[in-house]
Amino acid sequence: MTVATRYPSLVEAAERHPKPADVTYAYGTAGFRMKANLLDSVIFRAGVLAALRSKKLDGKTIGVMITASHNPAQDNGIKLVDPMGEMLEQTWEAYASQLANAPTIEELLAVVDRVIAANKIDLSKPANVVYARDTRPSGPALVAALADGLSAVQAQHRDEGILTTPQLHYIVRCLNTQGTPEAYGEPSAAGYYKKLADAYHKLVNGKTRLSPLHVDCANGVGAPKIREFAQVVGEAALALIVTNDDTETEGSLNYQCGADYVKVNQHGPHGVEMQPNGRYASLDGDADRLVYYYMDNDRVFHLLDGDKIAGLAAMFIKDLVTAAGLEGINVGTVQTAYANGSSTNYLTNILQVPVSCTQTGVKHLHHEAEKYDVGVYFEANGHGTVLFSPVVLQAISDTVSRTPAQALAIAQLRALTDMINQTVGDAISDLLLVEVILTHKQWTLSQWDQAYTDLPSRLVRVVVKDRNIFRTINADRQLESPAGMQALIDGAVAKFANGRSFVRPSGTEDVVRVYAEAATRHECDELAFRVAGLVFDNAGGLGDRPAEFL
Ligand code: G16
Repeated sequence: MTVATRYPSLVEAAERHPKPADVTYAYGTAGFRMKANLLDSVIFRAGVLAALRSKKLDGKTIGVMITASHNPAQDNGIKLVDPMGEMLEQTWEAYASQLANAPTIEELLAVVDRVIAANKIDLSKPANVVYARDTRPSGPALVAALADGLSAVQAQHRDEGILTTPQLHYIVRCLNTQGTPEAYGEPSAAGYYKKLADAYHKLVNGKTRLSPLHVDCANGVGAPKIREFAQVVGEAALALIVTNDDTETEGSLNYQCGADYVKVNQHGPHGVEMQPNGRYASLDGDADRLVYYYMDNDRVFHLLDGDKIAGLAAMFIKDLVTAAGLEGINVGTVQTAYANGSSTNYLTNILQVPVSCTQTGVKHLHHEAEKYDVGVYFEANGHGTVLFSPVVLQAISDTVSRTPAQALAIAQLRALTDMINQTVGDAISDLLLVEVILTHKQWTLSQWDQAYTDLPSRLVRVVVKDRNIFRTINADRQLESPAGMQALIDGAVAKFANGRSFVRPSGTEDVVRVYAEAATRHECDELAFRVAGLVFDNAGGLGDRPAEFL
């Protein structure tokens, strides 16, 4: 039976969401992401795919998040969430792209039939899908297109309204584990707040509270959600000052604020008057990234990015595992090529934890982190989490403590496993993790920053005619194509002490990204712009040549 025979209304529904000609879609680093006005057909079709994925998995609930995270307000995007709250399995990403690119309804139906045949999907199985969106103005119309796709194939679906991306991931896992030994929690935002707040209270109980934390919410969904959380956790436990919380003004989302802006520009967000030694953090537009920062007495800005968070978390958890007497449990870390060389050195040589390097994209880091008993994974941009394997969870519940100190360490580890989102990087949950550690240590941000000194680094975006000609190997550290480009980069890097640079196509924006680090700020900037210039000159650069120094 073909999909069109089984669901006669699918054809008519698909006709309401025609694919624009001359647009090629790709399920990239974090799903489909582009100008919102090009996404209607993609989102409708993603709804059909989500239903098929659910049927394939015996009716398990699949999540769909409509967001473009750190991208500007006019963009939007969509990503699918698998039953345990993890990112969509990679083979299905290819189906998503094929479905999105089918030029006609006939070809769309043919692709759907091929997916059904290749996966032996039984269409009589139920399909369950939940979805949410961030605060973008294009969200409601795209949600309607999604619902249309889901209804066309008779999936059961539920709109969870406006949520952060990690909240949706959490809810998906809760729904699929309810009533099982792996039950993850109450499948609602309220359940999420309670789970995190209870664990946080256990972890900071009896400790001296830190000074208030200013949280820049990128004028996105993090603002209302962290406020809701603040109500639940209570000001006595955690004092937050929420800034950049304007989700109404058009174009304000991620504009000159948010985690990506702060990381890339290495200065504080607009809308925040930084004071020496105040405590500051930024979320991104869908609250899955987090960075901290402060200004010293000389008013010099200091960033504590995902690498610093990874170092802090690995140090704390490693000590806790030792104090809990959990012998044989290995704590490992996962980074990408963007990790600052000093952070890798700190993890390897000072903390003495294993470090793996994967391609950019949390989905890659997540899978690598699952190979450790405790896997700490963070991208330098502040996106990451800590995974506790079933082996550790078992050890935590089985270990009989011999001393009060050991009992306390075990209780604290258990609370950490509840507080740290196990599905995906989560800015609110990560913020709590950092606050717990700093509270335990009674550290200022400057004391945390002492762990190591970053090598100066720089990110440059280059607009090119076709970024798809760029293909990377060796976990994004080298280019395989365009031919000859890597040799040019190597030639540029060789001229700088401690120099390192790589080039990769973005999976979320239509640009090529250039990363460079070197011994001094000047050398680093010079290297970054030299490499950006090479890309621009030799691979179809468009617009102005990147030229800060040259
Ligand atoms: C997404 C991914 C991240 C990735 C980032 C940038 O983040 O989830 O893992 O680091 O895109 O990707 P790219 O350099 O390919 O544009 P987010 O927060 O935008 O969803």
